[in-house]
Amino acid sequence: MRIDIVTIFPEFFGVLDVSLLGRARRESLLDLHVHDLRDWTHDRHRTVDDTPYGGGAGMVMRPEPWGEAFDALLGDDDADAVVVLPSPAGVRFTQPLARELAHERRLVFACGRYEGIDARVAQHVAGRARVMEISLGDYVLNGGEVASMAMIEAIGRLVPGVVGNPESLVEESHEAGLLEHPSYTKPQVWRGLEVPEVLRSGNHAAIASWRREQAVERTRRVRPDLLPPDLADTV
Ligand code: 6GU
Repeated sequence: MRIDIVTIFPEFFGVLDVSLLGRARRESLLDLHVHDLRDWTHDRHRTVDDTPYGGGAGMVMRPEPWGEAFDALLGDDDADAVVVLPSPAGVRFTQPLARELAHERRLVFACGRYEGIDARVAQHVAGRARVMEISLGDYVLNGGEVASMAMIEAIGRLVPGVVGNPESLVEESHEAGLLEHPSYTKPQVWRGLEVPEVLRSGNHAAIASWRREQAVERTRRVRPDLLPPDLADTV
């Protein structure tokens, strides 16, 4: 998968060189390119923002550098590329959406700052690629950089080969519509706290059923909104 990121803070994305995604990058499973939006400005101050038409607080990103960035990054054969505009006003980013995006050939993340990007940019790019405004959740970040990073990590780890053992992707939180059960490792007793007996029983059916109960109980307690309807009123 190819991923392009356009930002005024390319240095934010240094973390993409470490850990799992760093390895995926070195192994060419992910072809990641970070671009400085200011490279597409032409004035001495490398200006990317201006005051909003209609008034109001804050600054809006001017369309010209973004237009040139997309001219440079999107060719005639990129109509299938997905341009992601991280925004608190977008559709909600979820595990199913991450799974869908993990199948794409090419993603372009356009990181807005200030009060957002001039709305004509999305309109214009929509003629050349598929545009999605996506939000991480109901709170406000200062810009799209941290949000893009979160999305790239969630999507990238679902690209085949990035996570060494694909089975570890199956049982985790949100994949079954439930939060994940608690996990334990050695030692068997730590600071007086014991690993639940059933996990040491070797009884795989009992272990599976204990884990499922724990997942249902945890989901009911902290995220009742996620509980599948058939489990909503079981005790
Ligand atoms: Cl994607 N961007 C910004 N700036 N704030 C957010 C967000 C995105 N998702 C939640 N808050």
